[in-house]
Amino acid sequence: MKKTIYLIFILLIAISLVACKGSPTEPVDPTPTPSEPTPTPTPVVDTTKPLFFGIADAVVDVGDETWNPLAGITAIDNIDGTITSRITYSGAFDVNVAGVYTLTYSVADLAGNVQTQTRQVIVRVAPTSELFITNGDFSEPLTGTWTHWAGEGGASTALVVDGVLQYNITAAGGQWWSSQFSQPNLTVPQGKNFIFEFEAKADIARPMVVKLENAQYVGYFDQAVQLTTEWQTFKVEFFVTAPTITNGKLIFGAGTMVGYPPNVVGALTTIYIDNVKFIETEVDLDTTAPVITGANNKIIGRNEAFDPLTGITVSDNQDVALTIDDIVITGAVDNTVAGDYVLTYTLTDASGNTAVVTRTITVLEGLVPSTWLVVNGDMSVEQLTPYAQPAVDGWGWHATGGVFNAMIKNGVATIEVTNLGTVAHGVQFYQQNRII
Ligand SMILES: [Ca+2]
Ligand SMILES: [Ca+2]
Ligand SMILES: [Ca+2]
Repeated sequence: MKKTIYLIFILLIAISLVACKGSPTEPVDPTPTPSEPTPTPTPVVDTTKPLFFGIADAVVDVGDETWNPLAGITAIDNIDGTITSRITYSGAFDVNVAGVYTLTYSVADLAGNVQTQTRQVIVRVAPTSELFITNGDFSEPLTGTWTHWAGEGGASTALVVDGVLQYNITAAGGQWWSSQFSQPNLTVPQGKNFIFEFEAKADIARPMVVKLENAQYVGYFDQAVQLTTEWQTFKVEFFVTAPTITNGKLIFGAGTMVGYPPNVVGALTTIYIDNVKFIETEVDLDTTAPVITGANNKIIGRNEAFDPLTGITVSDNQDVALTIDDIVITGAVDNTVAGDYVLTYTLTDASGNTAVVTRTITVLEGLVPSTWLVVNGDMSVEQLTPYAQPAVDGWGWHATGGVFNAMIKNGVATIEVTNLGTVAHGVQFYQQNRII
């Protein structure tokens, strides 16, 4: 019986070998070499964490459900490549409740190396106008919105205590901005009216500068306020005539007050500031006429070209759309015929306020006298007292530290100096506003 089974087994093997050889799709296996096993590759050990990109502090309007905490954030790994889809984040966050939230982002590569990074998300009450202050009530930390700088001899610290800014001035410095607490990147929209409002006091009464400026340091308002030891509410109303900017800067300056009344070094003390805001208001009724500048009397030679709009500019307290092309000019100049020509410039703003300016253009037959003219250069006109500045119709004289007597008499100017003073302009004898 055993022998029979053995034979059947041999037979089965033989059949299967024949079947294998007969199959055209099965290649013949190469003879394995048991003594030389195929070496398994050494696995690369990945110990490098992935990197995050695009995680930065953010400001979100309260209720803005469209804000996505993952938007703009990517992760790349040295081995796995882009693994953005594996990013997760954690941390309490409610877009419907104003506050400061910290989100922690995490991403792991396939080797288990984990990268984490956090960011602050400020959920703020949505602004009611384009010009707004973020964290004006100091209910949140200063990071991200307010900035503080001291230099040029000034020294100060700024911190929030119980929802109030404490601005401690320890050295005045040489300028009002030597200590400055500010909020940059404000949008200041053209053609709108605002009230800037804040509350402040100081441990020792002192002045402080408040200024909203553009990138060229030109102020929309720029003034000193007098702080006392009691809380006061300060208000500054202003209308924006300049073109809209998005890099406006609100500054509280607490260096010296040089250049601002009362022109003093303010006390080294702690200033308290709270509830800083811009409130957009209705534009006041405009009852002020526009201003036309440059429409002066002028002398030209016969056949000399003349453009009545050359050198003319216009401005208005509210109508920011006015241009020189809105001027209506009546009268005309015939530059081929000598004579006096009167031109009338009329400009009306959007509220119906009208400016009218007249000028006389004189066309001369001969050469136009030079405008670079010294009046009474031959001293033929007697002058015993100086013309006041600007001395345009005659000679002026003026002492800055020097001591002298001057007079123009009998065709000669006599300047009798008894003390030169200490500067080059200590003794001055001059004419101003010459056109060169
Ligand atoms: Ca890695
Ligand atoms: Ca507050
Ligand atoms: Ca006006």
